[in-house]
Amino acid sequence: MHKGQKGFTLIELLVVIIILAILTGVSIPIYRLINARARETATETEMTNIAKALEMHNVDLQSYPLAAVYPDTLEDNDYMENVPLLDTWDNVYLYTSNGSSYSLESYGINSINGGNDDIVITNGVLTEDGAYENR
Ligand SMILES: [Ca+2]
Repeated sequence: MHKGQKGFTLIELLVVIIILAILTGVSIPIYRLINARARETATETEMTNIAKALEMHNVDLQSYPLAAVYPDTLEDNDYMENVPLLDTWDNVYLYTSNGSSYSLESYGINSINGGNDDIVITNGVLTEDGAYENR
């Protein structure tokens, strides 16, 4: 360094590094929250679309498809072109039905049954809406 030319002192560099570390520490959790909310919203939207197809089936045939023929019967009868099988966490949607009622479920963010993050539609009604308020 030439005389009279100013550079950064070690303290200044440390301050910059600390500020960057703090910003990273704040932004990563915010990113994760936004990402989790977006996935949950996408899953709820997908499930709502499946529920609409199930309701159309019910209106036409006076029954919901049994689990053994779901989702093929929705696709084969043009109630829904491609029934999504996996939620946005790549877990299988759980569909149960006795013909007169049904339940469609995603285990949500934690990918296991239970917790406040499960998303459940029962007979067309969103009965469990996940970890976040998305509506
Ligand atoms: Ca769960």
